[in-house]
Amino acid sequence: MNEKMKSGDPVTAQLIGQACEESVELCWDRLEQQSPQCGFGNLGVCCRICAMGPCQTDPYGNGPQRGVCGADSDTIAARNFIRMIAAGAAAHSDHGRAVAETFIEVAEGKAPGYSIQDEQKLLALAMDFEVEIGDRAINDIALEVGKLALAQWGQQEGELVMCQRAPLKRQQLWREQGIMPRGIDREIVEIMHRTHMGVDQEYHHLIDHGSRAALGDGWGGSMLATELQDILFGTPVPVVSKVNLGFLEEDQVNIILHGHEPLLSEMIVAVSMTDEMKEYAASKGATGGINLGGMCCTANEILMRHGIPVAGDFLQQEVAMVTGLVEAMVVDIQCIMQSLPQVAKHYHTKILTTSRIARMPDAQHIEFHEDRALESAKEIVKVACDNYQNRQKDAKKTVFDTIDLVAGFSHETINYLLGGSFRASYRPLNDNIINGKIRGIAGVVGCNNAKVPHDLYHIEMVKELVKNDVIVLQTGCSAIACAKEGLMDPVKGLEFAGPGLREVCETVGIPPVLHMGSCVDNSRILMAAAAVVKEGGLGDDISDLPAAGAAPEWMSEKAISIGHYFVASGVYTVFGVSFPTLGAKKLTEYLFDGIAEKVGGKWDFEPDPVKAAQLMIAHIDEKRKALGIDKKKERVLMDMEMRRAEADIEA
Ligand code: SF4
Ligand code: MSK
Repeated sequence: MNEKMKSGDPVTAQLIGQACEESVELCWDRLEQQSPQCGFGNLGVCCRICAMGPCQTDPYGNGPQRGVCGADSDTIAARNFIRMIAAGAAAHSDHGRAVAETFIEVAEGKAPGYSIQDEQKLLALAMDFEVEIGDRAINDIALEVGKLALAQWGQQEGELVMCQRAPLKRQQLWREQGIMPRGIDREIVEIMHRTHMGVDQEYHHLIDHGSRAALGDGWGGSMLATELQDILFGTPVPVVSKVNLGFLEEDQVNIILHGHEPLLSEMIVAVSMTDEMKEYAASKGATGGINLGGMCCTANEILMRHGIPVAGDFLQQEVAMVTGLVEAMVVDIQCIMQSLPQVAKHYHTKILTTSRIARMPDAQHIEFHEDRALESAKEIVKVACDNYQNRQKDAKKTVFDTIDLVAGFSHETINYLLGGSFRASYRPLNDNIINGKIRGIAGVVGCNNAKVPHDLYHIEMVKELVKNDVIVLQTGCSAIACAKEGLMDPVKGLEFAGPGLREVCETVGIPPVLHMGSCVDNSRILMAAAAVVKEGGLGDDISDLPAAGAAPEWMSEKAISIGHYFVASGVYTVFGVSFPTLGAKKLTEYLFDGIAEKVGGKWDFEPDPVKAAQLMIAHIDEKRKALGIDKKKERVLMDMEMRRAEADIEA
């Protein structure tokens, strides 16, 4: 594979070439070493759940069809699939739990450095939890909300509170199907129990529970993470920034913040702006001060709320160091490659792990504690400043550009931008979908995957969608990929849009592709979908909407949990790269078709991003037809005779 096949981003492609010249091993080299990869694992039919295995079933019917215990392909693949949901839901939800715990500490005054930033949003959440507002102090309300929110993780019975935000018909469907989540942790644990050797052996039944746990992620752990983060750090509003490794500066201490939780990165943003830290950097020779850039979803968090530049997405974490300009890469949880310290050995970058739960061989660990957040952040920034002196003098062999973008499209912001401050509403969006200027809505999200050309599939899919008048909502690394192509630039982005979408975007002043945040912020897309339903005129459930979801370069278990909560919320969802049940025929048919009878949404798999976009558009058109909005109303010029005839009929 040459560099251009490895990455569609010219900056990354160039750095891959440079790494090769410098004999630095990257993920693409390791993919080659791993090839050919196990076909059974790839198709989901390898089981290593008990010590009588590993067992593999033959998808082509020539070899064994059952494992030693008698489990068939569909059971094996369904168990593997919902275990992926369990891991993904656990990752999002544990992130949310950490935010909820910090939220309580803030309300109790035990976390100096943090404060409640969005009181309105706190009051809205208080109403969801039926917390009395009256004339109580904000911190009192926050404490009660925080405790009730945290209790959602351990709740054993009943329904998750945030599920009430779904359309009523959807809630009723979840109850009827027995998939309304009871508690966030409970459903995840039950997956692990049901998939233990010799428990649940029926693939529909296994998938039902996968739906319950995934919904507990999307409408539970992830949604609470987003809500509480917005209350603590501010609800995003449109913000201008730039993206890609050109953000690195020669005369500044460059720090990349990589991972997911904003608890630490918020503090590093605050600390790096202080005179004390700027002077400290200058004392080490960095006359320009401190330059922060985000990577993966931490990037999205600090971009959305502070306009901090985005260094890059998942597959840029190794190549960022090849620039020779990164003093420190600060990591917390999720999507962090263990190879970082190995790449760093070739340059001067320090890899700093910070999470209580995540360490890495050969990295320096500076544990972050919320109760002394500012001190932890200062310590980390100082390590980076101290390292500036170790930068090779000939670093920055290449000057890279950055691309401008506008981000910050929270659900509330879209509501405001569309409807104005006095009458915030989704009405203009619904009206423009009904009149056909906007054909439909797509959520394009998820990771990069070294098996497909980095960024390219996101970009090709999103271009095909906007060209066909589909407005695109984005999160995660997919958003970063498309921002690098200029799709989030309100001027350049419009060049890619079809005429109807372009007209609406020009009127409202938004790009055709809206950045809605990080992986947990996929819950913002759920909220937007629920708001469109509630606005009226497009059916009475999410499954009625002319909408579709996709993750063309997915790689993580979190993506499967996200995909499945979209499906269980009624959305047609297409994944690229590979699909982890393809070796199990009946299960795959069920996920790609039969499940729609139960939940309205269904999965699909199409590795070609343009074809996948066309499948999404075909689905959107089907929904438009079902809603009776598929035909443009002909404008008939009426003469006097016709008017009189019409008046007679009305009379
Ligand atoms: Fe094999 Fe069954 Fe054990 Fe899985 S649970 S490893 S299929 S014997
Ligand atoms: S960071 S889960 S690579 S989107 Fe959320 Fe990117 Fe996927 Fe991680």
